[in-house]
Amino acid sequence: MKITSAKIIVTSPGRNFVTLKIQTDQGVYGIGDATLNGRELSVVSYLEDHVIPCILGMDPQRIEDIWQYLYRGAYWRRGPVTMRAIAAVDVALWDIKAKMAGMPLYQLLGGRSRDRVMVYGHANGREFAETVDAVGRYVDLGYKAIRVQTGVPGIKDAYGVGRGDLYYEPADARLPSVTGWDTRKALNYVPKMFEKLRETFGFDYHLLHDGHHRYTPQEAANLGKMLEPYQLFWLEDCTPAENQEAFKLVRQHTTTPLAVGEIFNTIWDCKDLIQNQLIDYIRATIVGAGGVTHLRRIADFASLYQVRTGCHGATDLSPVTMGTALHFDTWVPNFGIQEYMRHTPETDEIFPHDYSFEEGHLMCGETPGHGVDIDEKLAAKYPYSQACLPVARLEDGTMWNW
Ligand code: GCO
Ligand code: MG
Repeated sequence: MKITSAKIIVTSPGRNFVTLKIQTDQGVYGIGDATLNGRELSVVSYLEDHVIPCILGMDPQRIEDIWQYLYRGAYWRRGPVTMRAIAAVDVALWDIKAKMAGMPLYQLLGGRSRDRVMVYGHANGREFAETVDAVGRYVDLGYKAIRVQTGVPGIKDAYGVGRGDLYYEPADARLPSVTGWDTRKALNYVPKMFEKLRETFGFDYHLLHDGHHRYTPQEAANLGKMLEPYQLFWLEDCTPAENQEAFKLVRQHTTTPLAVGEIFNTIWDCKDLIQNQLIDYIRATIVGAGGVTHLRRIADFASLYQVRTGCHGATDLSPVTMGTALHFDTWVPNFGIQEYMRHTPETDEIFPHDYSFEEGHLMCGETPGHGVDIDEKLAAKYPYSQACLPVARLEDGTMWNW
């Protein structure tokens, strides 16, 4: 069996997606996601110039060997661009293998470990009242787990506050827009928000919060401690993960569960945090961390330390990643939760899929493969439109982490 062509499809139904379609000499094709928010064309170029010429003519059944060829075979390893390109190939090849086997992907991985996959949605508002209303809407939709971000008085465009319901997307400008940050104000406001939410909705729902890399280790420890009475499911990215030693300080001071990893690309980024038991959930995802082949290794390693999965699932990950992640989540023994930001109806139309939502859970379908396709004609109607993620500055103009 041979790979006969590999085509890149870029489409922008409100936001950009990069999709790889691999065709074989047996008429079976597979689809992979290669989207990197705000840097889409860098991955396109890596695929076009370096990856596709190498894989043409290879046997698509040799998923592991092709993964090793693209990872080990490249002297310049790792990083978000390279690993997304590898993920796109890997996911397309798993799609092909599962289609050839006539099985939904989770069966190939080892079969079902659960009936359905708990997901969390994103509720946000400009201040308390709006945020409480937003959480109420998710409760009404049946969600059991809700991530809550709130605007903070005095902070310009605080992270996570959307412009409409359900479809939060921060990448919006040709050049990065400038948002604000003030740790003092956030530390005063965020715990009060969770107090209000527990008063209003009780403790039957899982609540999550994303620090989005904003706090120093000491501030993150303080936030974790202040949030303890509200029993969060997790506090995510409480401090930047470049210096992983920093998590020791956070861990020593709080029992609030910690989640990290949406920007991690390989097991090497995850290893120390997991091995030193500094986190509870690993957020590495299919598209970000080298596809099914590599994410499986991360999850298995995490299982040794009772660290559970919590795959990134923002809307910059296309339905192809969401569909594949749901097969992964259905199989992975140490599953924790899956992030689920809904795609717009235009996006859902371009990527027909067989996963479905019910009572706060997603279910993958039974179609052979990962169950997500692309309507190329429709995709062509939405040409690429450059959009960047914002940057953040403190009140005095100092650059901060967005
Ligand atoms: C999350 C993330 C996203 C990112 C986005 C960047 O937890 O879902 O932090 O909201 O900001 O994926 O492209
Ligand atoms: Mg996040």
